[in-house]
Amino acid sequence: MASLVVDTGAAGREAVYEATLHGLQADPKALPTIWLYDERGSRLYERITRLPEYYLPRSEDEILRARAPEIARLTQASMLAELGAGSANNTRLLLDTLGAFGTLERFVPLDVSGQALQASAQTIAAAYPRIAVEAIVGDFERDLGLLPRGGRRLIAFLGSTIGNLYPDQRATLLTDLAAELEPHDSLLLGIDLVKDAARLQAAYNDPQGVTEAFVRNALTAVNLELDATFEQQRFAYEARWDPEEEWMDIGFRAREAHTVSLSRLGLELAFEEAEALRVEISSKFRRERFEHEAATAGLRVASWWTDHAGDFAVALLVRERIAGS
Ligand code: AVI
Repeated sequence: MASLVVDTGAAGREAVYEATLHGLQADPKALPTIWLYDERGSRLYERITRLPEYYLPRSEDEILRARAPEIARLTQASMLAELGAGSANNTRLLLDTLGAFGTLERFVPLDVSGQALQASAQTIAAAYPRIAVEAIVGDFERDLGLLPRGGRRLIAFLGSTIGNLYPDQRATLLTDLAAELEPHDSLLLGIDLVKDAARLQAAYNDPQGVTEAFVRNALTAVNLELDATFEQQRFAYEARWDPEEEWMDIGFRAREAHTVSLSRLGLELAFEEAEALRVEISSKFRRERFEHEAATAGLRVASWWTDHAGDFAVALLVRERIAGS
């Protein structure tokens, strides 16, 4: 049986509105990424993961298939917690291997999307009757403290979702995770790597237009919940590689100067012609820089595995031992 441990959904909405107001008044204007993941957005993201151009899930899958036994041996995890679990596709590999290894007792998926989470938690509970499934509807940037304690915990944050955080948010999350980890716990991160710009651009500009529909859905979601007047035809979709920041910059450009109102936020928002509206970034990483970031946050990369093409990495991290403690 799957149980829903905590639902922080309602409390979190105020913070989302606050962040939306803040983001839309910033330069460049930006919507918080969370608007992408309503029920329809989560379904569209599922479709993205099956697109031929979107290599990320397959690369991660290749690594996890090859390395799951090693991960089980190294971590001996009794609890697997997955942040941003969504439909928990790649998690099954870990559940199978950790389950077969014999140490795993609990699976704790944490995700903002209550519906997607409930459905996947129930499917997993039915498929793994010996593992207790305790779902948490929450935001990994705010709710890490809700993860149950005790045993040897493996916290997984897969799919390179870490790349969707801005550098300051990423530093905060890594620091929070370092603080959350007990000495026997570990953190498993899926990390997309810097590569040829053309392949990156292709991954976020698929010819079927699924990624565009996914990003446009954020405007629809904002219109519905915030009584806003974003008109799709007045915005052109744009996903481009920024070589300086080393991230995909994903969102829109206003096709003409116009004003959008967001009644629920009391905001009138003027767009100039060609002005950008960012919906997400997707950072790509290099090993050395990532290890440095992790170390600054108090984490040590204990293992680093890539797929055979070198497109993607899975890293196992532990809390950096502080001398004398
Ligand atoms: C969830 N996340 C890792 C995806 C990415 O690649 O940054 C979200 C996405 N946006 C457009 N396509 C996929």
